[in-house]
Amino acid sequence: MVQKCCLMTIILWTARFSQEPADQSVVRGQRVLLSCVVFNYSGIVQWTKDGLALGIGEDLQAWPRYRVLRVQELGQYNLEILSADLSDDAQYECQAPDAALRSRRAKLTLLIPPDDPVIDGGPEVLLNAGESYNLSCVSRGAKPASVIEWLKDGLPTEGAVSVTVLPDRKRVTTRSYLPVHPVDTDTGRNFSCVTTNQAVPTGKSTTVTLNVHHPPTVTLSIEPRSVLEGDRVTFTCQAHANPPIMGYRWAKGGVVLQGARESVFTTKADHSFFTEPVSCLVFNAVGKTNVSILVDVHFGPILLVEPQPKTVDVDSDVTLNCKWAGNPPLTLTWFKKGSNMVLSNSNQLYLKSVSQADAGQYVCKAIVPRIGVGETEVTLTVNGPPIISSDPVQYAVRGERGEVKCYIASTPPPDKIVWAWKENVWEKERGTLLERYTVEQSRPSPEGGGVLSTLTINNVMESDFQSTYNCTAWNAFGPGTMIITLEETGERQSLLLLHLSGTILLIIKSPFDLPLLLLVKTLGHSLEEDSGSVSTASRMVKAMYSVSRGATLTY
Ligand SMILES: *[C@@H]1O[C@H](CO)[C@@H](O)[C@H](O)[C@H]1NC(C)=O
Ligand SMILES: *[C@@H]1O[C@H](CO)[C@@H](O)[C@H](O)[C@H]1NC(C)=O
Ligand SMILES: *[C@@H]1O[C@H](CO)[C@@H](O)[C@H](O)[C@H]1NC(C)=O
Ligand SMILES: *[C@@H]1O[C@H](CO)[C@@H](O)[C@H](O)[C@H]1NC(C)=O
Ligand SMILES: CC(=O)N[C@H]1CO[C@H](CO)[C@@H](O)[C@@H]1O
Repeated sequence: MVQKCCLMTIILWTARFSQEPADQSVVRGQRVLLSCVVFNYSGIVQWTKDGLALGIGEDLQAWPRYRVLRVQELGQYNLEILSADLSDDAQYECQAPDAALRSRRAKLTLLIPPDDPVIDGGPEVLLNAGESYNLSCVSRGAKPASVIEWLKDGLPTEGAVSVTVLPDRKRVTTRSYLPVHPVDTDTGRNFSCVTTNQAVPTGKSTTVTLNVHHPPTVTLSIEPRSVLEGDRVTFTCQAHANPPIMGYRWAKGGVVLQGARESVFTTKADHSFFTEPVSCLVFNAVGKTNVSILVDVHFGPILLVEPQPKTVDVDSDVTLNCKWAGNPPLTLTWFKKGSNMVLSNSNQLYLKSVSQADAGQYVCKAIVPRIGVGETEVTLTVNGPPIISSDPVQYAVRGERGEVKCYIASTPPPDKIVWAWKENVWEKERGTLLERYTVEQSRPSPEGGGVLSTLTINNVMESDFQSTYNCTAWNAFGPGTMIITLEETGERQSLLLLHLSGTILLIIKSPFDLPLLLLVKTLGHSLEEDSGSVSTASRMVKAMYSVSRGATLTY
């Protein structure tokens, strides 16, 4: 045992590897040299590949591309492999069996460049705008697996996801997905897929160009930007599309404008263009786009909501409504006719707890700056107890015929009127008959309003001037009273009212008994319009008082 031990020691000492094969990588097709130099050895040297002996001698018959490069004096047995191939990818060992020597195991790694990468759908990838898509690039046959990078118009882009597909023995297929979110303007963009591994450090690449289909992109403009009614306006519909535009259609306020089929449409603007948009619809093979626009037409004011007359009871709240349209924006004011106090600046006029004095005409007025002014009126009627608006002092001439007038203006009209003077009480329903005195009243007009009750005194006497005249009227809301006194006037003057073919003639008996004719045209309105109405009655009374007091009437 000891001897054997010592003998082996001697052999080991005398023969040994001075060079052993090293691990190496080689690109397919290149030459490989695996070194093996055995020092102080004269026996057989052989190579094994994955444990399998390659053969003896320099030319290895079974391995046409393999050769042992032998330099006996140096003890060198290098293994040369020409045009390395995937089949060469193995572990190699150099053996000197006579000295029982085995080299280290050298790993030969074959590097194989990938095939040219392929992007699905290339060279031009057709996409639809707004539809996300994964660009897919495949790199086949690489060893080791390739790394895939993407370039967008030549610049690196992130976001790719690569997956290694099952290896076919030793070679690997890699696929990479790059999500893209195509937009209208992406047509013509280039995406490149670059694959690299150790066999091709500079990489291999392929490029695709995007063709992004999208419905028309439309810009609608107006010239000029702001107009007056009647001005010409030109609408221009600028559009681009892929595939190309197939046509245009126009509509206004939802109604298609027949015959308008170009990208430009010219028309005359009126105020409807301010509220009814003009739309341009552009279409191509993949879709249509509809864009609309309003015209800044200056106009107005136009009455949209006419205020409705209202009748309410006293003390209740009331709202009057009115709406005007105009451009530029209008200012709206409410006021009571004859007053210039602004009551509201909104479409609504709210009156809280109205009194009878609030009854009357209200004006809703709109001003459109630089364009115009509009006004509309509405009547507010307030139901309440009778209001008596006669003069509390009236005049008569002794010995003549005299009159005491009681004008009752209210809604609803009075349903009972009572006169009381001296010891007398007159009330219609009682059919009271009193000598020297008669009472007459004008019929209330159907619209409601005033009643004129006249107490006529035949042959006015001294006692008639000493009495007061209590005129009291009732309606559903209660009574209204006026105490009238009659005063004597010295002038022998009296009035007579005639109603002739719609014109009121005022015949005034002068002290010289010469009748004078007066055509009453005072008080604004033509009396003809209102003939027979309550307001006419009221005006007659006022005219009479004016004259009897010797006021401003001239003749
Ligand atoms: C793109 O690929 C990713 C990852 O594989 C996947 O989650 C996504 O659904 C794909 N998108 C489309 C549009 O195919
Ligand atoms: C994409 O590539 C083509 C062909 O090389 C080139 O003409 C085009 O300009 C490129 N497009 C962009 C957006 O870089
Ligand atoms: C555009 O759309 C509006 C609203 O849907 C429609 O009223 C109008 O008619 C359309 N325009 C055209 C030209 O079809
Ligand atoms: C006037 O007459 C009414 C009803 O007849 C009566 O209630 C009222 O007290 C009278 N007024 C005056 C001041 O006499
Ligand atoms: C074959 C050969 O070279 N043998 C030599 C080994 O080394 C011893 C001593 O170092 C020599 O004596 C042998 O001749």
